[in-house]
Amino acid sequence: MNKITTRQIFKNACELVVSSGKYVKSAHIASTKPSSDNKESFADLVTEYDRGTEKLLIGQLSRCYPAHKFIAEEMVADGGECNLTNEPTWIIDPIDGTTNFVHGFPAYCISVGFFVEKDPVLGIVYDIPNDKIYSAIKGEGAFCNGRVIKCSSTTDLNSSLLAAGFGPQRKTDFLRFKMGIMNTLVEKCHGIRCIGSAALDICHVAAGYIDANVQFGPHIWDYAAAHLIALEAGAVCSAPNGQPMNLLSRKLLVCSTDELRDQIVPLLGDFPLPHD
Ligand code: 2AM
Ligand code: CA
Ligand code: CA
Ligand code: CA
Repeated sequence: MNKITTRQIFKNACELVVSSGKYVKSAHIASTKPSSDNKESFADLVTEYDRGTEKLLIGQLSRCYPAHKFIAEEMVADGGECNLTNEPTWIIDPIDGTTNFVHGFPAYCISVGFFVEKDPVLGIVYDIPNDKIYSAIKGEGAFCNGRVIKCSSTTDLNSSLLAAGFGPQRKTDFLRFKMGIMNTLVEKCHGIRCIGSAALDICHVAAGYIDANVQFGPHIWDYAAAHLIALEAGAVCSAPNGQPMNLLSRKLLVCSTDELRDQIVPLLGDFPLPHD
């Protein structure tokens, strides 16, 4: 795919994401909180805005690019395929941080990644309440609202601020495992932030606010866009055991430096998959 085409696709996708963000924002104009349904557990929420945003994005993108494929959270929840092929594919999380969105906690975003031959080509993460658009085109650096961002140069775990994503699963053994890792990590760093949006956690590493992020069982739509933004900002994305990341493995560690990764990996131990 040549550069001009990629840039045009990027511009078009940014416009679509911002206009979909206006629809999401409209939910909080009324003083009542958006109502939600449960998915896999009482803590796994979905709203009409998740479904509506996904419909808007897929509808408009497929009109522009009829041959392109889609992987999107609510589509997969309704039985759609989660199969990344060599075809040009959009990977969409219509609202990442739905629990925050429902409660009005200002940390939720729209995440849109575009892949060709299984490689990330562009990533857009729109932090809606803070009006920040994190973005990257492969090979062209990472940006927030058009300004270049770079991850931190922190090499010492003792001087780092971490973020962790818990997910909505409430099964005791997996929760216990996650808490054990959190306990080990917090003893060795300045703090761990859990803001409830995997895509924003990773963008915060890209922007240098956070030095490393561990995700427990994220899906491909949680990090498809953000991991490219982090890579373009100079971060290191790997599996929690330090091996190369696999996009469909639901395991991810994002660190600002190799040194930080080398200190965190031995603390993570065996990393089981969640049961959902
Ligand atoms: P969502 O808001 O799109 O559902 C909350 O801790 C973070 O975990 C959010 O980014 C949330 O995405 C994501 N998440 C949702 N389901 C998950 C799961 N089963 N495992 C791990 N993370 C999940
Ligand atoms: Ca969800
Ligand atoms: Ca998500
Ligand atoms: Ca979502």
